[in-house]
Amino acid sequence: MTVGRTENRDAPGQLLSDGTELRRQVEEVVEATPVFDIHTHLYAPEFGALNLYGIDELLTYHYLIAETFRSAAVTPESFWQMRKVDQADLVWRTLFVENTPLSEAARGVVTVLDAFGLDPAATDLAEARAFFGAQEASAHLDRVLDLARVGDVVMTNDPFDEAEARVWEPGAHLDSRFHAALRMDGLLNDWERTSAKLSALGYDVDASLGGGTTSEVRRFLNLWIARMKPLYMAVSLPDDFKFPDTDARDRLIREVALATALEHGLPFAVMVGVRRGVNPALRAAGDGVGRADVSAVERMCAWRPDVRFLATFLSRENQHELCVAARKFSNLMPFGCWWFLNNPSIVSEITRERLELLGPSFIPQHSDARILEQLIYKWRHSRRVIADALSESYERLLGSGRAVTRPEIERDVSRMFDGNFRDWVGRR
Ligand code: RAT
Ligand code: ZN
Repeated sequence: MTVGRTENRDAPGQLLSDGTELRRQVEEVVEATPVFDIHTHLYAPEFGALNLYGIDELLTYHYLIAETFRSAAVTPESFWQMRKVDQADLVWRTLFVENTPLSEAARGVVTVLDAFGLDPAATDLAEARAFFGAQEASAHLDRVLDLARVGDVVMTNDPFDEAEARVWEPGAHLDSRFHAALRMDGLLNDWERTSAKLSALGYDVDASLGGGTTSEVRRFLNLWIARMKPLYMAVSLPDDFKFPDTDARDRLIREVALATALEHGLPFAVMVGVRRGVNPALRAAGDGVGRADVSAVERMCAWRPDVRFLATFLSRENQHELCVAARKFSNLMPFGCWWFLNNPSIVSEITRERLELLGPSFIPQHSDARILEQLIYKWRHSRRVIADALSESYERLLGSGRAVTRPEIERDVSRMFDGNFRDWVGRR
């Protein structure tokens, strides 16, 4: 290792002035730093059957189902009639045996199998089924979190989901590694149906938002905030999302969501750019992407400077604008490379432009895992790309005459993987 002459005063340590050694240290730190996974669809163990794990769930992930339709002679209608094990067999045969698993989602399954010492080139699923079937749930959860180096997991919690509701009894005690996020899609994207549900629950609401409707909806949210203790509220929004607007969603965002965010000091997360049901026959695999208007989020940030926003956009074309918006609004935190963007080439590009425009003041990734073991591949793959992007930034800095130390690298990575989010949600 090349050792510099001076030490940085705030972060004592040897200056890393050799490019190869610098890269090695960055890779080591990025590998070792525990992450706060800020958006997943996983559940705490207490949610029982909602916890998805194992090879059949991994293979029937909607990302892989969409890819199977491109290569197998099966219609969506007949696919949905198959039993889950038969669907998994078909996906395996189609994407892993008859074809090479080149896509990101397919390679992910390979990474997971390899992590457990299972044969990723097997011609059938017998070995994998036997392995996952033999795992004891709580030890397996610990092992997966450990392999993925995930310290904390944020769930996606829908207050209207009956299967979840049972667990949120007053005083319910959840595994402390799992945290709630109050999902507002039903409320903000499907108000008509949701207002009927609220009426049925005894809330005095009407579909045209008259009378005391908004305070009744806030009363409903207050109850769920008390039960779930969410770290933030979240919604996914379409590509044509506008703010301000003249629809019910606009009033609900202003008078319910943002008013509640303010009252409880909860950040509001927006995930913008999804076109739901582009091909409804594909069910969960049938959503698409559209370029959205980042200025709508800028206007929300300007309208409520006292609310902290988390934002991610689904379209690659929106990423640079999001970085620029975050430079203008310090109450805006860009996060993650969402869904169709979670591929090495795009994660690399997005992470680089964020580092260049925002330094370490963003949250580089979330997993969006739906099946427990996905944490392993999503984080392994992302860490590799993030380490590359970060190494290049430090190397350029070195080229400009400023070497960094190991403690500085640790500080930066821990800020991006954990600290930025903790600060944002007030959980330092
Ligand atoms: O990435 C996904 O699994 C999507 O289906 C969505 O769940 C998306 O992440 C969302 O939270 O809306
Ligand atoms: Zn998600």
